[in-house]
Amino acid sequence: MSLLEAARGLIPVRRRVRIGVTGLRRAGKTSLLTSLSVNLLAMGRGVPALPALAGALGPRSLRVVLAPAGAEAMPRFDPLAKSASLAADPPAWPTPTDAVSLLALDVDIGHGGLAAYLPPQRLRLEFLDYPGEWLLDLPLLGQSFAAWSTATLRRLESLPEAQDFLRFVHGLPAGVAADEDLVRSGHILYVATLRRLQAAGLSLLQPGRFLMPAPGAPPPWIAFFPLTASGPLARLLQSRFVAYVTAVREGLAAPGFAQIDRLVVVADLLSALHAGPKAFADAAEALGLVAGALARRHPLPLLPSWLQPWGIGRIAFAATKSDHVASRQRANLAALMARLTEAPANATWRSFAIAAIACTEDFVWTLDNRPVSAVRGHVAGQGLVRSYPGEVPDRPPSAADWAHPFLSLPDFSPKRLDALGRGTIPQLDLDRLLLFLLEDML
Ligand SMILES: Nc1nc2c(ncn2[C@@H]2O[C@H](COP(=O)(O)OP(=O)(O)OP(=O)(O)O)[C@@H](O)[C@H]2O)c(=O)[nH]1
Ligand SMILES: [Mg+2]
Repeated sequence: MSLLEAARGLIPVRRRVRIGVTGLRRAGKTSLLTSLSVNLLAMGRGVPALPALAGALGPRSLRVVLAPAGAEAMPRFDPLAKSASLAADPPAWPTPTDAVSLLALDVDIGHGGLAAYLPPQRLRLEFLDYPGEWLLDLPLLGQSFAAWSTATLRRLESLPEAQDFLRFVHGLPAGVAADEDLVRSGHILYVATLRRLQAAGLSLLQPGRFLMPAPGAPPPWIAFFPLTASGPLARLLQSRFVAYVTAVREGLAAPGFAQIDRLVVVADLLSALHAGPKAFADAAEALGLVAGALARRHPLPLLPSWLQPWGIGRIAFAATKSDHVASRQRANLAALMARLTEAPANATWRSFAIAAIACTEDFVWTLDNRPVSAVRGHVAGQGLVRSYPGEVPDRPPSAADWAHPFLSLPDFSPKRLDALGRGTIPQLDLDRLLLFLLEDML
């Protein structure tokens, strides 16, 4: 054996851990990846930017670098580009994303004490930014076209935004022929309805790829809509629904998605509370369905491997933007998230309230002669703004609770990322979330 081969034997293989990060539009996925990457890179420079992780590592050394992209097809998440806006003057939020991307970091963890001379533990942490709209397709995997149509049309009945589409569906004559122009009109009306509902703050919008299309030209079978009647048209729609579900299943089994080891589901529950009872109930139902789909045991080949109970080792459900409320309220926010999701049976599961990019500080505000725990932060054009949105409930609000609306959520500006100094992003409990995802490997 040559000296080189002997040395190779001593250097342990780099273990890959792929973590899916998913959540609906504007829920806070990009901010989470930006904060994680900037703070992990800072940790590699010896700055304890993620205190919970630093505490768990103790005296062990940590080296963190961006992993080389090699010949992979998946677009890479670029921490430098994403954090550039935070370092600008004035700082701005990272721009919205519309494609799947992968953040890959090579992490070497040294050993402490007497074992310090041993080769480091080598990990490749891969974070996959996965659109939450697609996650809402998971519950479809176990549903028939008839059951999905019945549930969807029932939900639409009470929504003013859906009345155009409902008139179209109810106006279809019994046993109508499978006419392509008719299908197209119905599909266009249905997608327009989903977009209006999305703008109104609703979350449970299926199929997810109608709102967030997969890359490439749309396949012909994508044109369908829910219909409960029977006849040739319904049969055509049903066959397209089946083709859609099959494509979802194959997409999940594709390289990239097939090997997700851990999953973070983020949701902006504070905005849902702020939007009122209808939006909140809808967000709660969507989260419950997703948690249920993740928890359900399905034997192969119904579900891809990354959804098999042994596929995803740990799942974190995180309510984001928790810096809008003071620390006392954040425990309630995490408890609310726990109630809405319920533990999947086969994965280690936990709920969190996090702020990936914390913009505020807590302070005690006297309102109507009574002290309340409030926050303050900068808002562009308004300077320092004080905010007390109200009590965060630790369970879904009752009808009586809605009598005290959850007040404003100011658009706080991020603090400027210090380009020359420590280069860290203030966060709340993102460090604990990361530790939960990785603690069994550290
Ligand atoms: N105060 C506060 N606001 C946040 C935080 N994270 C995200 N936001 C706000 O939410 C917006 C959306 O955050 P993103 O991280 O871009 O969300 P996303 O899920 O990646 O959004 P899309 O890529 O558009 O689906 C930001 O532009 C901020 O205005 C946070 O930790 N604190
Ligand atoms: Mg994004």
